[in-house]
Amino acid sequence: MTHLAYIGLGANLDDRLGRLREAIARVNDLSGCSITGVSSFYRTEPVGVAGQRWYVNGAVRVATSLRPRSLLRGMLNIESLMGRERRAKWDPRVIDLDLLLYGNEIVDQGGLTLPHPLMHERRFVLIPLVELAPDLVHPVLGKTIMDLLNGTTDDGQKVIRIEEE
Ligand code: PH2
Ligand code: MG
Ligand code: MG
Repeated sequence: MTHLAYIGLGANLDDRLGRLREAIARVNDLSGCSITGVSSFYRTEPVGVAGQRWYVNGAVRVATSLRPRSLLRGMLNIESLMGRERRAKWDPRVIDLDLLLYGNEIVDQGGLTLPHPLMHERRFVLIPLVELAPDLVHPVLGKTIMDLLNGTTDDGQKVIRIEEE
């Protein structure tokens, strides 16, 4: 069975755009996974942490035969292969891969929460995601991604699209 999952990507150390591109290639190389959509990339104001460098964020859609936990394991493995060191929560990072949605599944167990518990309030997640799935309905909140985005303000959450040549 193939499922559609959405992954949010972020980086605020090093060559941020290069790291996002590398991570996307690595997700596509996971067995049983193929990337079927890639958003634009955005420079984003750090949310929830003061004094950090701005992030680059984006999102991808993945068609996958992996169950959510196996997909998550693959994502965490990519983070560590790419040199992610976990010290404190919300430290600056070379790459962060967050499983946002996996079909309509609702999970809250053993380190996995689906949908991602903060996605609906984060413009750095919703703005890339709305490019891929504006009409997708959040399985807990019952609102589309577009509705969720329209419920946020850019106060402290500036998001600027990166123009690529
Ligand atoms: N990730 C966080 C905390 N704050 N802010 C932005 N702009 N982008 C992120 O990816 C981000 C953040 C924790 O994962
Ligand atoms: Mg994150
Ligand atoms: Mg994370």
